[in-house]
Amino acid sequence: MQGLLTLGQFIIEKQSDFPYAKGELSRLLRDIGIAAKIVNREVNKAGLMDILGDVGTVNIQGENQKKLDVFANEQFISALTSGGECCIVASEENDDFVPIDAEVSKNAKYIVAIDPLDGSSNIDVNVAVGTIFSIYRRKSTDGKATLEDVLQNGTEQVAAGYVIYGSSTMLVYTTGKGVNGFTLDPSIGEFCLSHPNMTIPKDGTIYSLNEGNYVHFPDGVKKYLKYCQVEDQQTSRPYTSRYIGSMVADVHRNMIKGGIFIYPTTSGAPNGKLRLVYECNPMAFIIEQAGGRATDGYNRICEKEVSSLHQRSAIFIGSENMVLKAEEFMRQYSALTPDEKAEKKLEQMGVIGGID
Ligand code: P6P
Repeated sequence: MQGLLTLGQFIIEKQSDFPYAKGELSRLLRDIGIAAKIVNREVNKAGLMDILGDVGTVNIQGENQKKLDVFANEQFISALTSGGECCIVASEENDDFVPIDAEVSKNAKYIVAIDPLDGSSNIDVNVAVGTIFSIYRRKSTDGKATLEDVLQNGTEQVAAGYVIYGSSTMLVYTTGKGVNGFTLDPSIGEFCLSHPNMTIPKDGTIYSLNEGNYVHFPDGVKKYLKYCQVEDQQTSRPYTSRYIGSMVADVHRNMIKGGIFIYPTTSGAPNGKLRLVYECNPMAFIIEQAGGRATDGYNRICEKEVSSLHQRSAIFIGSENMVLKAEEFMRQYSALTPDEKAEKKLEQMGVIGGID
């Protein structure tokens, strides 16, 4: 049986894979791993102490902040501050980006965009939640890093990952050389390599979207949904519907079993609900690295113009052939007119304000 390989040992072994070696990525992922272990401890005993429920504040998304949301955010920012490699944290829980001005970080070169606790609506009902993170190298070379260092396209990511706090706690990440998964062994407090070289099946039979929004879906999504539900033995349809309501849990299940996760535009969320910078781009990078596909129904997520910190996007992500099939229906039934394409482009460039 292969010996135990901890996250730390693995990163050091793979250090040559990361162009900016010198231990920088090691320390960044170590810092994220430390915070994830602390968050995991609180998530696992959330029902036993006064950490469930709402703080009584609302974040920029207009969502009630859960006590664990705020706790998790504080833990990741604190770990990244003390680690000394991060100069800016862009978090779902903070209206603006958080500059890291600590003395130890004065030469820090990395930007970390993070959703510290995704799926928080599930916390109080004991359903899997997750953390999503994305790592960029700052583009500016002098003075303090700025918002422009954060608003980089998904293709500029140097690493991305997620933590899923489920039946076990896993950390899954990529640095652009494939995807590897580590399971937390609580007996030694270490993430250990459990899923080397993760790949997502090219086909799957699971579709994952909130069908309660059906009437508000674009016609292309409605038609694809019906395609999934039609009886056809040759293509193993009808598919199975699975929707957890935590993006990390839904995407992780599809990574293992094959499947597609869709959060399209709706009349209530004309630009989609999920955030491009710290949800869509990192998950897209990971899934592409695992051989899957991630678009907004038309264009590759990682190539979308990033014009604001909390910008939203539709997302079709998962098994390559399932996403391609859904895109066929979008082209056939929800093709963007030239004016709509131009308007979306301007919105993405921040020239005109799309409803966020
Ligand atoms: P809905 C959780 O709040 C989240 O951001 C994602 O994790 C999840 O996929 C989605 O929103 C669920 O949204 O509208 O279906 O409840």
